[in-house]
Amino acid sequence: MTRDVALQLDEQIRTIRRLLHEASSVTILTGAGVSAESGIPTFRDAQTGLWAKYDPRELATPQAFARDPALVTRWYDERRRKCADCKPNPGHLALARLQDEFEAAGKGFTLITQNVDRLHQRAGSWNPLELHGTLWVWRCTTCGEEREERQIPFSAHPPRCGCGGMRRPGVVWFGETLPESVLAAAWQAAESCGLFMSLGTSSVVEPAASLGRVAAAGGAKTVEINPEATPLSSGVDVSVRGTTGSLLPMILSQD
Ligand code: BV8
Ligand code: ZN
Repeated sequence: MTRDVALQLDEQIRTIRRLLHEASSVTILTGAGVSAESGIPTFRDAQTGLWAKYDPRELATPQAFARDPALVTRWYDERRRKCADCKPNPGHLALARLQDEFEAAGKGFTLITQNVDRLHQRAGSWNPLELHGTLWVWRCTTCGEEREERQIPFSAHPPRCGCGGMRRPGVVWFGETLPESVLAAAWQAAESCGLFMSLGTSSVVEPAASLGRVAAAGGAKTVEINPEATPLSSGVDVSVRGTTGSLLPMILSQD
């Protein structure tokens, strides 16, 4: 890292610390990049093994499930196993600490995630808004019964409900609408926050990718952390090139 980049990074970290200190409320949006350092491949990372020939955006659709439900539930079961083998990284832990600090200071804090892995909750974050659902709750496609599924792997694919119906993961697939109450709460938190932070997301998938612009339009200061530039980078106040696992602990540490 050249001296200039190091200086710029230092300056950016000081600025983000000041924005956090001054903010009366913060809204944070996370994406797959925040879980990358825990060993969970992002949507952009090439899939490996028998999944290498599939595009995740193709598999995560009602059409793929209709065509081959066993293939899709195997894929989600594989992702559950991977999540279970992983643990939260320093980025997740720093965000859980930040929530404690903001709540203790009586300041507003909202964590919105596109991730379905529940590593935020395992790190101690509570009530994150799960915009795209979770891998850990499954739903019957016939009677609608929903329940948490911790058993890995499933004994049969697709897993069956007591009513005989096929069970599907409690995630939002491409082409499906987001849970209304969760989306409304996320939108409101973006509109009304003093500081909005976009962490480890490529800012492409809608409507999540619009939240940063909603926050800026609402007068919030906006920050992005990502090793790569995204469609949001030119529109935020501070866009830092780096990983959340290394930068968040640095930004949130007192020294
Ligand atoms: C909907 C759950 C109504 C399932 C997911 C407007 C314009 C164009 C298209 C649309 C539009 N409105 C709607 C659409 C269609 C679509 C969409 O946005 N398509 C995209 C591809 C253009 N949206 C929908 O279908 C949504 N539904 O709108 O319904 C409707 C329907 C039809 C038509 C109109 C309206 C539903 C979207 C939700 C789909 N479900 N997940 C599952 O997980 O299996 S989306 C899934 O992909 C994730 O949840 C996440 O949202 C997205 C992946 O994005 P990221 O998380 O950002 O991850 P990605 O891999 O892309 O990038 C990782 C980033 O991390 C990179 O930038 C990388 O540099 C960075 N990084 C890497 N390492 C690190 C790091 N950062 C920090 N630290 C590191 N260490
Ligand atoms: Zn059922």
